[in-house]
Amino acid sequence: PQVQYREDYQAPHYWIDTLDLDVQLHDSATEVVAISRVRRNGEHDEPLVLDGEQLTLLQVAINGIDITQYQQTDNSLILSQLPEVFVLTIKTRLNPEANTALEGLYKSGSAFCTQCEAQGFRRITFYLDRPDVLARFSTRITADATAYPYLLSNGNRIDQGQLDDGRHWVQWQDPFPKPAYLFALVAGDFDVLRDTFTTQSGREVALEIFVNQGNLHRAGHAMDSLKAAMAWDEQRCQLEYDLDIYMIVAVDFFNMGAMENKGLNVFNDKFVLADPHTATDNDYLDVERVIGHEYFHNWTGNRVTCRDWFQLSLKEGLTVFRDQEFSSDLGSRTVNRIQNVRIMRGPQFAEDAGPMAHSIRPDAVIEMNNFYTVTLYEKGSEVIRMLHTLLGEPVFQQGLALYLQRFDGQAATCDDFVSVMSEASGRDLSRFTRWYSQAGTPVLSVTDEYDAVQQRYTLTVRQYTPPTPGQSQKLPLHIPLSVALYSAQGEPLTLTMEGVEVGPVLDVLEAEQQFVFEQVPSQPTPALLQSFSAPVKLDYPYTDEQLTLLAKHSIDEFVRWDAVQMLINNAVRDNVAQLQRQQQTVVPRPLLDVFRATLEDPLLDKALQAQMLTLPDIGSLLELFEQVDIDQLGQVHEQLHKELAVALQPLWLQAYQQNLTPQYQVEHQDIAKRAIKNVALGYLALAGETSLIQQQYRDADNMTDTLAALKAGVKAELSQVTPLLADFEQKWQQDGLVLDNWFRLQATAPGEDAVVRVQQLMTHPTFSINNPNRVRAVVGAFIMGNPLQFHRLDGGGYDLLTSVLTELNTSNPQVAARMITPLIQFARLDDARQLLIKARLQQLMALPNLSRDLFEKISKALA
Ligand code: BAL
Ligand code: ZN
Repeated sequence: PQVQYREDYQAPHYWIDTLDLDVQLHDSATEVVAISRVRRNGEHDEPLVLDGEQLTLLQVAINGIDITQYQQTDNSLILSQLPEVFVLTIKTRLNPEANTALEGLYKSGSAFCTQCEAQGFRRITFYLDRPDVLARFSTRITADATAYPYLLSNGNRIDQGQLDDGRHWVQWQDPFPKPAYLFALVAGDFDVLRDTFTTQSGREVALEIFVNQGNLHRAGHAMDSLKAAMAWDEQRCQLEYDLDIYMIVAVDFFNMGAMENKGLNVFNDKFVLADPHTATDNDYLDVERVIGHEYFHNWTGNRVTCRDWFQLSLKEGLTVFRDQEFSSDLGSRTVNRIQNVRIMRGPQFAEDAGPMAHSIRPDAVIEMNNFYTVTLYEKGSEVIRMLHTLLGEPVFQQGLALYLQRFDGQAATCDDFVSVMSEASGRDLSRFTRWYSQAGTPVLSVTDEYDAVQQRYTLTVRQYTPPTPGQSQKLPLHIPLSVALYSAQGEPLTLTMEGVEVGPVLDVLEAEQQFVFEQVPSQPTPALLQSFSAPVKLDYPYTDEQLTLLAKHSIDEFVRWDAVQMLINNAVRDNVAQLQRQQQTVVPRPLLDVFRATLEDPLLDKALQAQMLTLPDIGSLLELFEQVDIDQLGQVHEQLHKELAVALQPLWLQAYQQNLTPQYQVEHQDIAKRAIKNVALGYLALAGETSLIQQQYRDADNMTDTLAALKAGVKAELSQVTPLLADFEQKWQQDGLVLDNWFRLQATAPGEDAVVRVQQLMTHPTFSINNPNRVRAVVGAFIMGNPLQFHRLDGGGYDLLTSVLTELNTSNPQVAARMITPLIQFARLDDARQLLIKARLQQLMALPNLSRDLFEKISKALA
């Protein structure tokens, strides 16, 4: 497979100004006529090379005259000796029913739908399938009227009609020029939830949410979320919606979470459907977040798009930042921040430490679908957040407005964005741009010194980014380091430098830099990297006393949570070392005291309390070590849980009883109460409390509590949970999305039989290897959420994944490449496991027809 390089970018040889599509939908033989107005870009006699995959070419005409002098390869159609301006007609045939890769046009259940990002449009017709070619699209869809009463595409519906043969048609026109990846088409029979939104300038927008029949009652939260997102973008960013209609379609076969096609978002139904009986509190928040994310793309992504796919973070990092701010403005800012940071310290740091480490603007790509990563998305958002921290909200918003105004209707680059931000703020961001080109997690090592005579406190900050594949040399970055200082009594101190009071954010620019604070009356405790002000690992030799002080007294809630995390990390490191010396796991006294104080603090927000009392998962803990025996890590993790459960049992019970919610409401206070109550239930189960589990399962009026009861029982390996699981399966076997929870519970349950259990789940009547949600719920949950069983030393977990990947390699390479993640991120594992894994990777590498997607990841892992 060919590698594409960012530095090879060239503007297209031709532009396409308009594209008129005529799609005749049939299950196995859909025909597409594509008529485009093409214009040569400059003076040259280069051919027009159109992308196309898995298409049967039926006809090519130029200015209405059929031609036969063209060249066709596996993935292109090449036309030469062309006029400067011409009308190109191309007729193709494709097979949606056989499309299990779910890219391009495919059948999802009984509906037709499309997924074109990144390069799926080339499976619909031959086209310049690249984001810098923006055309005005019109789409006429014809299909059987009974089976497909709704025929949808981008823009406005301008005409429709009935045909004699039982088919009907609808004509759509999208007034905004767009790249092909934003094209969408949906045909099916749906229930529709309708509403309207009046924009701040007084325009009425029709809102329509299409769901599978019988699910209308589960679409209300998505509609509320959409209206909230539209209002938020007006209030916070002064951005108004631009078409007369906004449609969302929920489908059950979908590779991603959702897709921001202009005016017609297609969603994985997981991120649309929610009611109290079927969705958890987290599901509700996820729906809000993803609906917001896709809506916000209308400006950051659609009105201003990316010049090439290497710039993907330009739209994704920025839009994740926007959805994070949306969720934080509507809910708890601290809890949102904690959840974002958990993703950074878990999957993102792991990606940085593995063979696929890449900067947020990669330089070389084999398969673009492999770069829809936590690095481009979440770290991309962290980079935008650092800009926001450096510039402040008002200037950041001015910069954003200027960027959208200047590049409206165009395809831009990450450099364009940063340079507009620099222009708007008057700040030199040249060193900051290194965040876009440098991969890996920087380590910030901080030491301090207090001079009691001078009352001076000096922080010495060193930055170092470890080498990553293909990038051995790293340069110093511009790192905003947010700092507070606390007195021994836990009082925050004023920060004074060079005689003036300063704000909390230090600009770290050099490999080594000193910051001197004056008028510091006594040795302070520093709160470093407040709110995770940069995506780095912090290395400061905190004592348990300092962490206890921050956990109890910091005025910043995030710092309190982070201090507890660091206490836990210290406990894990120490206990793993002890275990290697055959010593028992013990909860250090300071950690136990902080847990107790947290449980007894009546003023603490319950949602924050729940987060403070939740241990990091094994994946994040792996990042604390260069290499570790995962069994030992797992044993320490489990023992710490159990010790904390038993030592604080009366307090867990109290937390449980004090936070019961009488009637289910999706409202912050209640969500917070359920969060702490269910954390307490998890510990109580580990302490052997079985009756509460049964009682909660029996009495629950909502899915949050039902699942929390099951999860607590499963994790504690209580036999009493077995009949409850059977009851759940019986009750929800008709509902794939809900049953996914049951799949996940079983796949993540401890116990030596896990591999066999997962194999059995894959034979369940509702499981289908062709449905990504089912595959993620069974196989994904096992490989990501059951690390101890997945990494079994007998290799059973690896064998299971290898056989699933072998199948997915041909049926759905995109999902295969996502699933391989834990098999290529082996750097932290012991040598024995690394050997086992590499043998499986070799086996996969030898597959005939190995997809580009898997090839890119496996070849890097074995390099
Ligand atoms: N653009 C792919 C889906 C998303 O990030 O919104
Ligand atoms: Zn996105």
